[in-house]
Amino acid sequence: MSTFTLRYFNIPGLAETSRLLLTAAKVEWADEHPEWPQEKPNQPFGRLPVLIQKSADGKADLVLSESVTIERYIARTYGFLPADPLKAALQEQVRDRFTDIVVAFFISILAHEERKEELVTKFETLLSKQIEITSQALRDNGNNGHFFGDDLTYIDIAAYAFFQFMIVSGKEHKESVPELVKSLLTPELHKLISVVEANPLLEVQVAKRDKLVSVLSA
Ligand SMILES: N[C@@H](CCC(=O)N[C@@H](CS)C(=O)NCC(=O)O)C(=O)O
Repeated sequence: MSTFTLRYFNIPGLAETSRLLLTAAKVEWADEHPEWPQEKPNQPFGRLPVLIQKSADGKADLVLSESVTIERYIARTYGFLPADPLKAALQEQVRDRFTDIVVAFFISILAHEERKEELVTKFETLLSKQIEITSQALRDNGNNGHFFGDDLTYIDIAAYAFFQFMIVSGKEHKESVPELVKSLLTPELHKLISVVEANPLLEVQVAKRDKLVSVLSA
């Protein structure tokens, strides 16, 4: 049986979906928070997160970089992404849009004053469209708190982690972003968040963070 180490900073950031997936997979895994920047040269790509997979004899079989690649590796290995490439692609296209929104969010924060309004609008437009797309997908699946079928899958977890980041951690970057995201959330996304957060498979990792359901009802 493999064991895993997830090397990242002590924040949810780019690692939370992978932490939730490892937890849901019920594998043995541990967080590692390297000293930074001292440990930077020791990372394959000079950045975090990094996933290390060890076999029973303690040998590292895999040292993997890039957060979304890591997520998908775990999700595929443990059945949270369907084996059917078409069904998997339907989840991955939604996941990749979350990355675009996070990138647009940081670009808008860092923008010079003369382009700020344009780039804030771009971020808000992407976010609104994603909320529309995901809410429709949840409705199409019967509004049961899952994107596909009746079970927890990769995209349920990735969507939950995205809204957790925006609503709980987003204020560290821009004070107004949690309120903006909260104001746009639909009943379908509220349902997704409460269903994912209550899933017993995720309990151990969810307990380490502020409950998103409580933040939303505050
Ligand atoms: N595309 C990469 C981005 C990785 C990345 O930007 N990591 C940041 C933390 S969120 C980092 O390592 N920053 C420290 C540094 O670059 O020295 C991924 O998704 O993993």
